[in-house]
Amino acid sequence: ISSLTKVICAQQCSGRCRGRSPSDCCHSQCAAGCTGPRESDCLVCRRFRDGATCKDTCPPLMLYDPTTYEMKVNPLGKYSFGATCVRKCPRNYVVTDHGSCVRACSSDSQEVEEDGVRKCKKCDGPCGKVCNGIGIGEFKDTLSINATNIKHFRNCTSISGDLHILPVAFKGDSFTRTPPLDPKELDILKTVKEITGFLLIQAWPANRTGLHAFENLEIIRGRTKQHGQFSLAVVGLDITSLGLRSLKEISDGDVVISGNRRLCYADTINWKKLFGTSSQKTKITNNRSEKECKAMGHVCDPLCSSEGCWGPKPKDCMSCRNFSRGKECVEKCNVLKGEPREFIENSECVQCHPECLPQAMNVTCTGHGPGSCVKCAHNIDGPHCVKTCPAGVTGENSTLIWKFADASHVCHLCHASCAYGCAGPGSEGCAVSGPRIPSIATGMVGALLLALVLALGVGLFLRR
Ligand SMILES: *[C@@H]1O[C@H](CO)[C@@H](O)[C@H](O)[C@H]1NC(C)=O
Ligand SMILES: *[C@@H]1O[C@H](CO)[C@@H](O)[C@H](O)[C@H]1NC(C)=O
Ligand SMILES: *[C@@H]1O[C@H](CO)[C@@H](O)[C@H](O)[C@H]1NC(C)=O
Ligand SMILES: CC(=O)N[C@H]1CO[C@H](CO)[C@@H](O)[C@@H]1O
Repeated sequence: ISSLTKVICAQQCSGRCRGRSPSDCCHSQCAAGCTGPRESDCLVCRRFRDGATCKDTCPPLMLYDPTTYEMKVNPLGKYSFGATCVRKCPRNYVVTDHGSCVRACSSDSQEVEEDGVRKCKKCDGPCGKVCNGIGIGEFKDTLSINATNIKHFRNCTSISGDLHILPVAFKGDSFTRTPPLDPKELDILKTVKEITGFLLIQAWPANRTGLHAFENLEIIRGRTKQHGQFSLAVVGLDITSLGLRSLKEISDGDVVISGNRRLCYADTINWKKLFGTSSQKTKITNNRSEKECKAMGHVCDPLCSSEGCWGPKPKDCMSCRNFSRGKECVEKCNVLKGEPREFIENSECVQCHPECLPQAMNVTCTGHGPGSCVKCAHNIDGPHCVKTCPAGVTGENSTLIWKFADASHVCHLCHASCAYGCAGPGSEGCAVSGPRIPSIATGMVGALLLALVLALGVGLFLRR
């Protein structure tokens, strides 16, 4: 019966108590009542429950390691599952960036397995979406990508099956009540990275010089083939270059590129390098002659290696003669000048960490990460360049680690007695409390003093 009556708490308990006396206050982590004074005595937690104990946050998944000066995995870390801290997310739940268990990832991330844990990871570009190809499922009796069906290919990254683009698409078809396809709509296909079957193109907008809609296509698997033979067929188009600059593999099936009377570059490609089997063949006929192409300047950029190119630009090369930056071939990397500064790894230009200070007469970094800088842009924490020294990061045994930067911008541990960080060495360097509070407090004291002086002054004046 007593638990049903509302207990009136003593004032200092902030409405959380187990009796009327000031000694009956619950711990501040309790949401309401309790059986004792500790954070493990709450009936309900204000924030999170970790075993029997109420806590502000679950034990962090990462800890600052003072010997390596880096964050490392906390063996005692826990995920939040609703208001509970758990060692592992329940079955069918995944872990977010923030370490909470959720049913499904947000739309800009997708599920991946990492170290035996199902995690949500931000997608690099559009998230993976598998779509049926022409002739399968909803496209069963369809001949070609067309004005009616192209919207179903939005955001698709992988096509399970084949893609056909036939003249009927651009002409339209009164029999199936299909209007002509607006060439701009082809841009929808730019998200496609993989085709498990074949790619057949027999029509393309007359004013496009390349197969721009497939510039991100990386792999054609050729598990199904046109006429049982071809996995890539480009026939009878007005294009001058194929433009398939991301294509890295044609796993199976032959290639036919024929009757494209303006097409150059196709002969330069080292097709064997793309093929997955030794029996694959190419049939490249009746395109523009090599002599004509050369005469018109339709040749690979000089930055390309001898493996050929998909078109005229440095980003159309199969591989680079010198160095590459992202998808483009370049003359050289920004090692000693240029922004951002870079280092070279396997003939690739790789950016130095943003915490490295660009050097004028020397390299800026020797490798990846903030530990490979020649000089730091801001502060130095052990071997690493950091924007700010660690301030209140959790270390071993849930201790908070605070550091200050000395005159030469090197981070040092604050004195053990500093609860809110420090501005310098020793206990005399400690910050008094949270960062903004001191200035407000001194401000208020100042205002009070001023008011007192004024009041005294007015008093004296009135007495006269
Ligand atoms: C166009 O696409 C629709 C929907 O997939 C299909 O019903 C129709 O037959 C197609 N027309 C042609 C000519 O492929
Ligand atoms: C495609 O992706 C965008 C951005 O993620 C999203 O807003 C849109 O709804 C998606 N469209 C379809 C048809 O999936
Ligand atoms: C191709 O022609 C269409 C229609 O005439 C036009 O809207 C489009 O901008 C042109 N595209 C290019 C790349 O020239
Ligand atoms: C660039 C290219 O592919 N050119 C070829 C097109 O087809 C003709 C005729 O077979 C060949 O001579 C070209 O080499």
